[in-house]
Amino acid sequence: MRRTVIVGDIHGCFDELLELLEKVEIRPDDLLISVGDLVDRGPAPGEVVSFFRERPNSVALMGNHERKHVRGVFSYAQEITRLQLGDRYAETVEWMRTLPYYFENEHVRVVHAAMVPGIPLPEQREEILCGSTRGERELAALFPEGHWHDHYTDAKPVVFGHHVTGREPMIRDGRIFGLDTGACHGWNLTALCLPDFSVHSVAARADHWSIVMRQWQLPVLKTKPWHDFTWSKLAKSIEEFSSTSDASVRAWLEALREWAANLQSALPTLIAAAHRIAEELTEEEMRRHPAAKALFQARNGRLNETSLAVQCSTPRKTINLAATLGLTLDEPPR
Ligand SMILES: [Mn+2]
Repeated sequence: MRRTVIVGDIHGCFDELLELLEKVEIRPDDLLISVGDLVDRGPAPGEVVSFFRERPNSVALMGNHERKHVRGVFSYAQEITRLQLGDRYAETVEWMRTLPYYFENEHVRVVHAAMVPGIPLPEQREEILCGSTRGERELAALFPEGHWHDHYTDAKPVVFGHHVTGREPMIRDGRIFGLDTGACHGWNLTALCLPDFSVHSVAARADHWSIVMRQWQLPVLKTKPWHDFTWSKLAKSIEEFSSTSDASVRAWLEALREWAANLQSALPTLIAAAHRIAEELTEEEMRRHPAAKALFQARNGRLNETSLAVQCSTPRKTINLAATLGLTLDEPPR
């Protein structure tokens, strides 16, 4: 008999997913459903996504984490996933765009986060179904006390993830199933099998999110647009990230601080170069020169560190202006 196997929030925990599917003895014709949140926080989001895309009879719902990628809402977890997926990232996000917000057949309803009881699934708001920040707010306004599922009285069971229920799933009345058992936080990955509604879990192999968070600190830092930060933002960011206990991250930030200091202390050299060039050029040649403004200021005796700092408000502007004056300044540490 063909079964339906519904898995809670996987969050890139691929080894646990394989172990769980082995444990439930999944067969090729079984329908496999993910409640959503295939990616973010765990070590292997690419493998999890590929698995769902390649396995016939598989459905992944749109979780709030997929939706963040689709909408380009980036915090640290999404920056890490983008690096983990590398070249495949853009194409994977295009696939995420196609994910459904719910699954329903004659036996069960599945959503990522929540639904408003009494409203058919096709009429529910996507934000509420997937548990986006706005959806959570709307839901809290609808149910100021307790949970949406306290009001779910339909006979048809409803299955969801999104809120970690603890190491054990939340099962109420044989109709309400919360399956997010915190796999990415080192707890369990849980599956519900239909038609017998049996529950199966495997233990997470590690507190993945805290490991991944540490591991990707430096690679994520290196992707920040340091070139285009103003000097004050740059200093503030270095300060902020330096609170880490990771020595390699602190060393890299120290090199970045030195790079910024060297660029800023190059202003007198730029001024000297501008004076030299201004002396050699005619007024017409100066007008066509890419550093025309600095050259005219030099000729008129108005070029000093204060006036030049206005034109050199970021590392990139400083490096570019130096280049037009024939000077090569350092690129940031690799
Ligand atoms: Mn989740």
